[in-house]
Amino acid sequence: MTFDLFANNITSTLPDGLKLPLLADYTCQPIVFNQNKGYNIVIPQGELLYFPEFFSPKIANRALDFLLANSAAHTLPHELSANTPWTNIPWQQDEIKMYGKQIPLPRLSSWHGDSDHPYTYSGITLQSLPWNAALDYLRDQLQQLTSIRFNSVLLNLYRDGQDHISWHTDDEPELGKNPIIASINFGESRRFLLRRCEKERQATEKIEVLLKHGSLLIMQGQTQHFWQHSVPKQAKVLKPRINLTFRHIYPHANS
Ligand SMILES: O=C(O)CCC(=O)C(=O)O
Repeated sequence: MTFDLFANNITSTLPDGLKLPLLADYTCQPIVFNQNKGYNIVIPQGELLYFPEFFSPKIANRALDFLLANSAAHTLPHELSANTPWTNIPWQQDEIKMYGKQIPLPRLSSWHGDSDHPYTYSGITLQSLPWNAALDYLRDQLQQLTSIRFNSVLLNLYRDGQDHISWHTDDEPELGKNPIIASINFGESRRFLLRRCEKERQATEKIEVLLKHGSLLIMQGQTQHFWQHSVPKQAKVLKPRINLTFRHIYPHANS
């Protein structure tokens, strides 16, 4: 049996796979921003913007092909690894230390940015790689919408529905006080969940966004202080999905 976060029927389902608590301080308003149709999702102590069709299917397909390009023939998604002969993104298998053991993370990653300052999160240190033409193009598109020049991007490759990311917040000091995180998605649609950091409110206040091919989700304001997010396993998903979170890093925040 799969655990359904929304089984207790306290949630309203909105267009484009959005689910919000049926509470007065949660609303979802359609917006058009710089000709992009989306939703302003108003939540307590957080700010979310979702643009389901930020990239056209043509651009999204090209981005997916570029990010997944490799010279291994007929590799099944779950066989993709750091040893695959990748062409454009050197996807790597990071590990996390738990109970004295090195455990491989359930996804592949790559970290690119302006500075050669390494990025540390959850005890993992990622070395910064240079931008390439496709990553630069994607960051330019985000700059046109937001007027922000992001200086870093974390790429995650979920090879199939077994790959996932557990509950966490993006609250490393290098990201600044109230970080703006622009998250874009290519490939299979996956469920993106948010829940309150405060344990007592987790059962009643949770949000779901179905992040689909070519979509953009922006998290800003106090979101990273009051909300955790995750991408759960989805056993029925058999193909890859790539997520890119563009961030602004302040490299000397710790020094
Ligand atoms: O894959 C996603 O949509 C989320 C990725 C994420 O949470 C992260 O990179 O911190």
